[in-house]
Amino acid sequence: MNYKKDYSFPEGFLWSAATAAYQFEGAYLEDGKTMSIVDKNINPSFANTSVASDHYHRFKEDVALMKELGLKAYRFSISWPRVLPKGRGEVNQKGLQFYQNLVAELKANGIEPLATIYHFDLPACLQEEYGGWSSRQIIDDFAYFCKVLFEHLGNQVKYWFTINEQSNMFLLPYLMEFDDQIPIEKQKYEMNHIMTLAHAKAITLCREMLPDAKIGPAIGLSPNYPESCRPEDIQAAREADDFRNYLFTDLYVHGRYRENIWRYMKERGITPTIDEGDMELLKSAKPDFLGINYYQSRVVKYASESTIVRDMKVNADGRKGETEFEVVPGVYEGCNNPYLEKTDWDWEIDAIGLRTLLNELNDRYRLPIIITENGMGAVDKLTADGKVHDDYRIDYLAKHLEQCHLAIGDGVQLFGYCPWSFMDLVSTTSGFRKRYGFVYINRTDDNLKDLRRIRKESFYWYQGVIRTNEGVGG
Ligand code: BGP
Repeated sequence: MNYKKDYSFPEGFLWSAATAAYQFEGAYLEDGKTMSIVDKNINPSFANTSVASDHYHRFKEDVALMKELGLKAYRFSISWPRVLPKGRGEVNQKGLQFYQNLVAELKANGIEPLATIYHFDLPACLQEEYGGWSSRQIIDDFAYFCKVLFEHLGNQVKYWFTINEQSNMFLLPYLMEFDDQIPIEKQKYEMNHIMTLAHAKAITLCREMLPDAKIGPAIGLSPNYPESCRPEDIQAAREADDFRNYLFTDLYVHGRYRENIWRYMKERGITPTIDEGDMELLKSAKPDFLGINYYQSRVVKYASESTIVRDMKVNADGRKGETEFEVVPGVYEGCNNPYLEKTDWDWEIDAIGLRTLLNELNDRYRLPIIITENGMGAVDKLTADGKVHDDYRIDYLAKHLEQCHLAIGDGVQLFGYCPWSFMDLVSTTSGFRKRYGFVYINRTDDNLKDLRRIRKESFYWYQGVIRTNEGVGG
């Protein structure tokens, strides 16, 4: 249903933008920081994380640009191996100081810090020592990392995100390391359980140490549409939603496994180990809000048990038509949506899908929601006039904001919007070839140039959105 146009957003809406440490900071082995698993596993054909956008050295200049943009809030992540180079134990004072300085700079400029505790960058030493997320030992190490952050940043940071895109760690092989000897699906469900326990412990600790803070997950979600009205396809879409979305949100909010997924795991002998007290911990750690990373919707159809599983090929170069869809035999397989435009990376552009998703989440959980990521990856060109004319990005964001506005009218308690990304940064799959920012970084994958910050057209557009508090922009 459509309603009369009025684009104003609620008073106090958190107009924000997002980044993540390993993609943005650079200085990946500086001042005591050690390697993370993403530093090691990032696609070697493109830029690595060693310099990235050089934010570590230029954070004051970057915060000044945030201020100029008008941001009310800023979502960033904290690098675990920068703060705890050995994954636990002694705190790296220089690493911690960087985040204290960043937060102080944000506050001094009237920008609310939104801190993500874990955004894919597990200290590589913990992976080597005990297999990272495959071992329960990580729960205590993660809790210790949280404790250090709450202790030293908690008086300034009021909004915390526990784990970024636990859901996507199932899909994207470079975000996790696996043991060749154990079936991969079994490992994934085991890791998922362990990660959810770590998330729950972080919430419990936050409640004890920072009773006034707000904390929740940042989940990567895509609504799944059926390819046709064939009942098998309708059911396949429901199940794809359960596997890729509601498995995680039900665990976070209700502390329980969905019965159909539990049955799937049981029939295949891949249920995670549940120890005494696990489910009680999960149930007791209800988040204050849901953070949602939304980029696209998906289409699925029924897949019989004999459907061949192809390797999920990631389209890294940005050549349309190269993505291989996901297949879960006996449940669903992905397929094309003929009604939607796609980015060069085959990501379907579906603003209405965001409204659908927000409403669905509101119906199920009745929790406040913040959009922690949303944006368009593209090859941006710096033209001879020294400008970047990214009208396609403005179009993408404006359409999504319009749907956010409609969703608020539908009753969704949306309290903030963090487009991905504030500035250009290293795309995990495609380096600097694929850019998302409001600010262009003058570098390529092979040439660092001068790393100059150049405001794109979308920068001025978003500035207008924030100034007027309206989704259409200035
Ligand atoms: C999300 C991640 C971000 C970011 C974004 C864009 O999954 O949370 O870290 O990378 O996707 O992805 P990409 O860089 O692969 O285009």
